[in-house]
Amino acid sequence: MGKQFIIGPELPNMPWQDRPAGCNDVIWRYERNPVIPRDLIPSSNSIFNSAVVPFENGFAGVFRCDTKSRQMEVHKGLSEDGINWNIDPKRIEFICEDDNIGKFNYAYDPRVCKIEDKYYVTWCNGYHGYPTIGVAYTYDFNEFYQMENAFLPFNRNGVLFPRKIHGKYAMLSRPSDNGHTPFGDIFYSESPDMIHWGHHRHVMSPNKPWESTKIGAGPIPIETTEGWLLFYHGVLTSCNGFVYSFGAALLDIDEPWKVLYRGSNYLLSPQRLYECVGDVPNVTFPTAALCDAPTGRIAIYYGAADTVTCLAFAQVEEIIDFIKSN
Ligand code: BMA
Repeated sequence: MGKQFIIGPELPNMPWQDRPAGCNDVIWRYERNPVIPRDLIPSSNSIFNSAVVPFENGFAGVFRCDTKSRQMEVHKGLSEDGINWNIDPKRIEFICEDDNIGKFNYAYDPRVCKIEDKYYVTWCNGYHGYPTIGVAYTYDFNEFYQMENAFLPFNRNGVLFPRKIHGKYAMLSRPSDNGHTPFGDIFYSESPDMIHWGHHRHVMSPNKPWESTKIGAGPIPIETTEGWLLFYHGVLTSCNGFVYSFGAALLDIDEPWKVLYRGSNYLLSPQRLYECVGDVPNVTFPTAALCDAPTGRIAIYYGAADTVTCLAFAQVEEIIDFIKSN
């Protein structure tokens, strides 16, 4: 084993599959993708863009389950191995004292981030019909307490950092519009209390052709010796609509709005049938990552074609090389 790059705990039971023989890609797909079919629970039209974290001796998650009436909901789930999931057939009913905030509208694209003793959930939350960043926390993946929305509409892809930075909570987000936003940069904000957010900083704009329309943060950033490792989705507009791929960048550890390095190519783009055919064709959308610090293994959960949930694998030192040399 070489130099350790990931700063964090070990996770020897994380899902893993070695790179297949003959594959030269930096990231490789799980051969039994998709791991979660669209109809795992009776009510679901699709299960995708979902968040997974280590929990107790296994894993827990918050899943985007769109219903057969095409309502966007989030559901909790548990798994022993991160691959076979028990997802609650009922949506999460957030506990909230303030009806103005807690009135359910729609919820999608959750991320889960453990900070100190709480698991925070952020998601795209319909507030009076407009998308913004909802925030809740849980200790046990049973009861979820909803807090203030982090931002005014319109905003999506709110992604927390896994520890305070200079004593403040930190979050990436992507200001947007009320539709299928044809623009989008990643911004950084911080908060002393997880309620009031400010100190907004621009992080990065769309750059290369594969991400020329918009970009948005994906999984919770991974702390490494080389900076925060951020996987992010990038969208191009083809003659046939949006195409969602994903790539990676390294952000400064102390001032994460500063981009140290950014890969110029995508890491993974919609190429397999399950990524190209579904409710929204040509979408690979990463929303969670598990990693084992001593071995540098990373497992990335991504939604495919807005229909199913998939896994891909990578080695941190190869990702870092890719970002720096690309
Ligand atoms: C975005 C979000 C994502 C979705 C993507 C592609 O605006 O709605 O949930 O995966 O579009 O449809």
